[in-house]
Amino acid sequence: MSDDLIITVAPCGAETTREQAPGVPYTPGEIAEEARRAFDAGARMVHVHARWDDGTPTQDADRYVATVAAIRERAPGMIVQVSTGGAIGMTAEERLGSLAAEPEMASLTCGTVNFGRGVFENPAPLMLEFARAQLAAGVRPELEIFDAGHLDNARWLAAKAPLEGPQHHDLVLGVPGGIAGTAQNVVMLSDRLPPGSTWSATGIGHSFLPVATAALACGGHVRCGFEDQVEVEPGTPAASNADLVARAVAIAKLLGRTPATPERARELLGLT
Ligand code: KMH
Ligand code: ZN
Repeated sequence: MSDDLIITVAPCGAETTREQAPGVPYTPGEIAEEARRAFDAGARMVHVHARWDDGTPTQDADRYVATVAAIRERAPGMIVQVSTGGAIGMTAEERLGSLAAEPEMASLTCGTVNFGRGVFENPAPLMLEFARAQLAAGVRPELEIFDAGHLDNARWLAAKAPLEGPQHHDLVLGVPGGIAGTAQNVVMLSDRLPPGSTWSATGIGHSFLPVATAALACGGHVRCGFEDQVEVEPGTPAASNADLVARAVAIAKLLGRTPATPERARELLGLT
């Protein structure tokens, strides 16, 4: 297992509001500034959702181009990964708007899942369309796994698309409607990944601690940020994404893991 750690910061997501986290960024400049702070704290990849100035989530191509350009200016070492998940209810065409920003990576969710009170729809034809769009654009997918069956869907997708070589996965645990955020589930899911895969884990809300600790101990990477958590500990809100990244770095240090250099992070993910 490599000691090198890739922390992904997810600075705003599509759902988190300023009522929940006053520091959640909306504009390209705000998102870029949060990315810079997170990079300085140890994050090496940013999972980008674009927002309009009033906080409304959008997959608008121009807004993504502006947001990614601002991130590249202020945090040039960051691996930029755009969301193709967007927000619940968006069409497939809308969701693919983010690829206009020419990112290095993009998320690709491997199946439909209940998502709070809604349903995050990712049927097989949409998965295939997204994989082919990413392949055509030269963008490396991050396969998002919200439930155990998504691993089987990911294997089907990799063969069918076809996606060459080992893939990178993000195990997302603790979404209400998806797999629960426990250490046992991290071990079970990561054990089932195809050999040679790279992976990170995301623990939603208070499941961050068991999920991140298990992932770090098992050789995985970690995602955090206002998309996923708003408190650094129960009752203590995070002021910035950098607070959440600093918590991940502190736990990692105890387990002998340290943030990779930007070059090494790209090498680990097969981006070079
Ligand atoms: N906002 C969620 C419905 C992704 O970015 O790829 C989907 C999501 C996944 O956040
Ligand atoms: Zn997302």
